[in-house]
Amino acid sequence: MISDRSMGTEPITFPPGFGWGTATASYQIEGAVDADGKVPSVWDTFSHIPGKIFDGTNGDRAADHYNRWAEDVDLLAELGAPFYRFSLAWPRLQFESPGVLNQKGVDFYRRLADALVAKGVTPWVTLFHWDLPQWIEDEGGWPARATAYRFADYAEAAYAALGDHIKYWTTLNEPINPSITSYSQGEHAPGGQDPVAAIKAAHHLLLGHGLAVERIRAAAKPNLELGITINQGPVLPWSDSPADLDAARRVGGIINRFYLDPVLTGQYPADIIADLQQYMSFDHIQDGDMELIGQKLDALGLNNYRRNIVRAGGPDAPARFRPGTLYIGAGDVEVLKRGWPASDRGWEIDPEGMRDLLIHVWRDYDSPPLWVTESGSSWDDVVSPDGQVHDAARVRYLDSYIRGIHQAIVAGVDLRGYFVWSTMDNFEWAFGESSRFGLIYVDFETQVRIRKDSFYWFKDVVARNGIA
Ligand code: IFM
Repeated sequence: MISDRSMGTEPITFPPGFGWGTATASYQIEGAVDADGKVPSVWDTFSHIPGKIFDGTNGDRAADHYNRWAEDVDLLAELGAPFYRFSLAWPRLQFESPGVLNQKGVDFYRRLADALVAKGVTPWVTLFHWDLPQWIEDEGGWPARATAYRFADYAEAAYAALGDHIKYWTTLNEPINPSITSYSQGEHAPGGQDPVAAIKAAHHLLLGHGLAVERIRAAAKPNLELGITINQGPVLPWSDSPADLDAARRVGGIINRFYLDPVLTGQYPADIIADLQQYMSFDHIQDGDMELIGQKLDALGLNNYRRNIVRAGGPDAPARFRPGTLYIGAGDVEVLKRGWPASDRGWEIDPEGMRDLLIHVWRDYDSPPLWVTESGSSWDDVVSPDGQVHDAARVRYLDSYIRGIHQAIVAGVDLRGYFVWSTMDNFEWAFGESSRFGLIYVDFETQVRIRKDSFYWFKDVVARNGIA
């Protein structure tokens, strides 16, 4: 279905120097999973288990960016967006010994960063976008506190090696996914279904973030910009009934506030902890952890893809706290659709939701400047007989979301940039190669890249710093 959630048609202009960009992640584009000393990640393991990936693919080849990075840098330069956000593959950079990096991995990211800078594109790096080294998972993974310290060691070493080449650093991408999606819902690697493990994983990810912030700050080069990216999917109740209002509180609490509040306020949401304490203890939180997690940042990255409409489960609903749920403490709740136009993933198009999220975070928290570090949509893109990819739906989607963020800026939000997810089609986790988010089409068999219509459209937005 085509997006028609228009946010207007008038020309808009962004503040001078607005940070346009596009984004990718290591496992989703690099391929070359065992090249030059890279060790396996949990995703290498998981994607090879039959039945885990919707279309039976895996990330072994992805977009072969490890070998084609120079061509991709040329495409980014042609696009002209000032920022390119990518992640470092922890298993490409670090072997078993804490602090010791794989020089070939370091060389790859140095070459990439330097080539971007040489072409006028500022690199923005994420330390962890879900490809945990398998050997660390084997030692307990994120449910184990030791992993937070492993992450801090890796972050410190990576910053020492690359901090002269890259100014913008993000610790984690979307911590809900390597915690709840990975250890409770089971849709992501390693496929666990234990809500207690997932809540511990969430804390150890946030602790790893806090420890990494401390280590990187201690070694900071001039002009360091340091932050985290958190995804937020605002939650609305289906009705004003007390049960639906409570369902919205519980779902919003576990998928949004449980991550944002510790980072911005140094505290977990008290209502969610009170709910969950009947099922588990929180003695994995140690003195000093929350101060580390709540340290001041230079930038807050927000990713937003959808808003959730929720209805409380009836008497026959599944248990609130159960294995296999994304909504820990709200496993009874139904997530409904409004029948709005949606992408091919079924995610309803909701640019007002993006706008309102930015206004909410800016007004209701004491936040550093905001950046939309991911926004985009998946469509069933095909190469037309003319050899082009005419992705009108993606153009309309981006038009409406860019107008939405513009309205947030007009409302007073200090929003510094907007990065489209994604630069190019890639390996979309449990959906494999079947879900295309890119501005650049990738033929995964031949690795030929084709600029989609949305590439040219976004290039024009960047060039004019707005929409004509
Ligand atoms: O592809 C993912 C990305 O890795 C994290 N944010 C959401 C995207 C689309 O699902």
